[in-house]
Parts: sequence; structure tokens; C-alpha cells
Amino acid sequence: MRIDIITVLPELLTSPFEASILKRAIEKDLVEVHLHNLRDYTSGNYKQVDDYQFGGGAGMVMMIEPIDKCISHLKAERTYDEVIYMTPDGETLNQSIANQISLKENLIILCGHYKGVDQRVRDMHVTCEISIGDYVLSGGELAAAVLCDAVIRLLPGVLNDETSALTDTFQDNLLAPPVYTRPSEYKGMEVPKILLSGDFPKIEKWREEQALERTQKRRPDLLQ
Ligand code: 6GU
Repeated sequence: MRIDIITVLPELLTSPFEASILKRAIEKDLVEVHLHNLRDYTSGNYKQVDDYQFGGGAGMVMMIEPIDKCISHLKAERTYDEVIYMTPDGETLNQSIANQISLKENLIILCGHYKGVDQRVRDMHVTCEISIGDYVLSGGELAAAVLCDAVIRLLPGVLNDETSALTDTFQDNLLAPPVYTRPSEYKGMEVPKILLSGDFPKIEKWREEQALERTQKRRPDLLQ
């Protein structure tokens, strides 16, 4: 997979890819992530990327020209499966969307700022609009990092047995069951006996029950 991220704040998107699982995925060549500073696609020496909105109103709008230049430059090099625009009015990200995106080869992710991008960018280039939840961030960069993490960890070879995605919360619309590690007793708090029993069919059944109970209690909407 190749991901090209277009942003006015590339420095916000460096550290997420420099640690742990995402770093290892890049080192193993399972994914390439390229950051593009939108200001490199501006003309004048003012490097302007945003302007006042037509019709008046508070807040700047990201201009079409630098974004179109950047996306057209990328599209001249290769075919993209999706141009994803990170925006609070997009479709809310969930595991199913992450699973679908993980099957794509080449992605462009456009990070919005201010009042968003000129609508004509969306009409001309964007194929998919994603939000990460019903709250407003100051820009799409952190949302893009969230999307990349959710997608990259699903690529074949990124996770090993210990970090397997198969037993994740949400992978089957259930929350994950409680987990414990050593010591088996801490300040009088004991690990459920069943987990120390070595009876694996029984342990599996207990985990399924716990997952269901937790989902019913915390996220009954997932069971609808
Ligand atoms: Cl994708 N962008 C911004 N600016 N705020 C958000 C978001 C995205 N998703 C949730 N809030």
C-alpha cells in the first residue's frame, strides 16, 4: 500500500509513523507513507493556501489551486484507488470502513483546515470523505493519523500472533473481553479462576460470554 498525505502541517504527521507498529510496517516495506506540504504547491512568494469565503462569514477556506496542483501531480505518477478527504462532515470511521480501505493499493489523504476546502476540490477529486467522530479537531491531520493507524495495522504481515487483529474489539461487532497478566493476585484482587484452569474450551466460552456481557452493557447499539 502507498499513502500520500496532503497537509499544511506535515510536522503533525511525522511522529505517528516513527514508533511501534507503523514504524515497523514502513521498515518492512508493507506500506509507504509520503507527506506533501501544500505550501510547496503555491505560486506567489506569500505561499497562500487559504482565502476569505465568497458570500462572507467567519473563517478561511482552503483554495482549490494548490490542492489541485498537488493531487494532479500525484495522479500523473500513478493511479489512485481513493482520494480521501478528512472532514468532520464525512462518514464516521468504523472498523468496517477501515477493513475496506485496507484492501486498496494507492491512497491520497487530504487534510482539511479552517472552514474546510473549496467545494470544487471535493467535486473534482475527492472520492471518499471520512470523519473520526462527532467532535471538531483543529485540522484533519490527527484524524488522518488515526485512519492510517486503523488501516495499516490490518495489512497482511503488519501484526504478528501477539498483536493479531482477529480478536480486536469491533472486529466481530463485539467489545473485547477483560484480560489479565501476572501476578495472579495483586493487593487482594484475583484473576478469574477460570483463566488459570488450563481448560481452553471453557476459557474460550468464558471470553465469549464476557465479550457479549460487556457489549450489552456498554454498547448495546453494536448488537442491533
Ligand atoms: Cl476528519 N477533521 C476535523 N477537523 N475534525 C474532525 C474530524 C476530521 N473528524 C472528527 N472531527
